[in-house]
Amino acid sequence: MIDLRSDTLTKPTSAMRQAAYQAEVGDDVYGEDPTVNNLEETAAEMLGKEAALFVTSGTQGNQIAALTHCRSGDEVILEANSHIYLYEGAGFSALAGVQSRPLQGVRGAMNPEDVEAAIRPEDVHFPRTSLICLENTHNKAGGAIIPLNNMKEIYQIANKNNIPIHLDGARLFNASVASGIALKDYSQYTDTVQFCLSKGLGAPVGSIIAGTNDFIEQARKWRKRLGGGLRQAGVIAAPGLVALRDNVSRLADDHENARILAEGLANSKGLKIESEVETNIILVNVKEAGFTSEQFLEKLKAEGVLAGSMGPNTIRLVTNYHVSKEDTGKVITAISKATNNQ
Ligand code: TLP
Repeated sequence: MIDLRSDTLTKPTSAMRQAAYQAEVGDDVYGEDPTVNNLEETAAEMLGKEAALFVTSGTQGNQIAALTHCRSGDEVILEANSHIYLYEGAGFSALAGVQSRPLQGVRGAMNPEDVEAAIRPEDVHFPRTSLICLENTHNKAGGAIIPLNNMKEIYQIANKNNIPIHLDGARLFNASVASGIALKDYSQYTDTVQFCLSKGLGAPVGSIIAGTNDFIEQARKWRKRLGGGLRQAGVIAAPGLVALRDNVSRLADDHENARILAEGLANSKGLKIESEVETNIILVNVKEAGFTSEQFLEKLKAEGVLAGSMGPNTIRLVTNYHVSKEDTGKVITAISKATNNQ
């Protein structure tokens, strides 16, 4: 099987398993796990932030951001197709007690003027706008890269209004490798950043959330309240360090493979690539080929390819380090067979 359902499915490399085995550990709730401390310092330095915190998942990182930045009854501006809004079980309202104010973006990028207009003025009827969330790359927009300038404009508006910016940078490394823009150049237009070690970077577990020392101190408390204070967590942090050392530049291979796949699929009758492929995610509309996404996924499975669904007629293919250039040819053949074999 060639598995393109997600880049979350990647299994740890042997270097990661080795690092986990050999990791120096301590009790991280006491701040005494040297491997976790090393990972947090490394990540903070890479992002140009004062401090960072190792959290169990991207979802936990985003939720901790809302819990730390906001108070119950506040409002958060975010993009209408963002992961936080669509795929985190309404955690922002269930946990932080905040209301989401979704704005429709273009390829995942909100219009800065729309953001400015959505900020609530002081009025007894209104909630307080206490956070603006961005997502880069943008999952539902097909791995689209949010332009640096868009982030800058929104950051300036936010600053003017004393509102922090949280970046869901689950795939920020993909954006950086594909655009050639340094991680720090993106994170300078944020107050806090979450990125995932367990997606394209290939670590088995974990995400990082980064910000000021004061923010991370509060975030650590929220992580504990959520039950995310782990003990000898060095065994799962060590693969994260390997991911940051070994697996960043190779994301370019995933992007190249996604481009090859998209080009190959563009010629298949009835299939439409829904959004320009900039990184490792390809959204394919299968409606004109006469399929629902579930039907098409079944056909693909029979041809030895696993993909995911992103809507009634949209399938998602995510390249990752288990998918080779050679595999892309096999996937194109499998898809063309699935399309023709009604
Ligand atoms: N995305 C997963 C699924 O939840 C859809 C995937 O396969 O793409 N932000 C973004 C932009 C994400 O894509 C994801 C995961 C998360 C946050 C949450 O990360 P985890 O799964 O570690 O909680």
